[in-house]
Amino acid sequence: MNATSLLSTVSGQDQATLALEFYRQMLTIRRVEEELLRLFSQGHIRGTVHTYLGQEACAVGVVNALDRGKDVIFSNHRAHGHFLAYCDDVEGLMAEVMGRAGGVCGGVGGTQHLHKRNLYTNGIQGGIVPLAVGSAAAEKFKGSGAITVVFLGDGTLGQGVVYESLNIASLWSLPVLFVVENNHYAQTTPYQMAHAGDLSRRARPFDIRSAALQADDVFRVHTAAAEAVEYVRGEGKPFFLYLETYRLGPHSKGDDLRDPEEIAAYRARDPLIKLRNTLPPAGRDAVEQAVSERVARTVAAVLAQPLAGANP
Ligand SMILES: Cc1ncc(C[n+]2csc(CCOP(=O)(O)OP(=O)(O)O)c2C)c(N)n1
Ligand SMILES: [Mg+2]
Repeated sequence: MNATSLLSTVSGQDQATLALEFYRQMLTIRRVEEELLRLFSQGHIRGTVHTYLGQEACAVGVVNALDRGKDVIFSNHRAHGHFLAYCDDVEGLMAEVMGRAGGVCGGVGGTQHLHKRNLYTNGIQGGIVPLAVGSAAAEKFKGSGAITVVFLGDGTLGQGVVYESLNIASLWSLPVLFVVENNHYAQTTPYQMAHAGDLSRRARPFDIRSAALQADDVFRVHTAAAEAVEYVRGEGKPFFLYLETYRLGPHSKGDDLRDPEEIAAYRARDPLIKLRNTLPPAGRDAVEQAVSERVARTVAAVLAQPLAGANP
């Protein structure tokens, strides 16, 4: 059964429940990251932090199409959304980003080096892509039935190793799902200034099946992702899922040279608000209250934790 038919067979009640759950996940990512930016400005976070504001439908749509029990996820410097959609560990993430002992990696990995169960992140652009292909090869040789998904940005399509990875994934028929999140910029560079040709067609010369879509609707992303996952798992072949999205926040903290009018236009079409507008008010309000309380509780708990490596 393909994903479209899967979604169309769920009852109205299940569909409503799913919409509220997707909203809860997207809102959790949004509130956690807004809070991280605030904590950064107050000096509670060292180094840097890259937020996923505006891109939440990508992580939630894709990760909910995976088998969290066995599939493997590789992510990049902008990983908080993928992490939370995968394991919902708000406290483990916030403590990690804030360098606290209770962080998911003991507070020594930080925002770009997260690891929990089968999720791994790293900030070296493109470096995670061959790792994901290697993981897919390992799972194939083990016969585990697991697929591997790797998230990469538009700018990362400028790295040569990405094309070596696409080549091997196709040549060796490896179960890996490449998810490109084109958020229009690599730091300050618009993607049209860095890349020739159509980014959504990058996998075609390697005979890798692909799909391209607007990622402003979490259900649209989820349907496409579920079809892609079914193909990768069923056929044991790679797939290239190209998502058009937009980063509503700065690249990291305050480094934003974009036209404020452009940002305002995208903010008016915020995918989170688009989903919110479809929800029944009572359920929506309950989710919003629960998420706000959870994030506030977590911040208080994390601030009370010792810094990683601090003497007891
Ligand atoms: C190999 C390497 N070169 C440069 C950087 C610095 N850097 C961090 S994020 C970034 C831009 C990435 O753009 P994109 O792939 O579009 O992802 P986005 O930040 O938009 O999510 C760059 C150049 C890096 N982390 N790794
Ligand atoms: Mg980008």
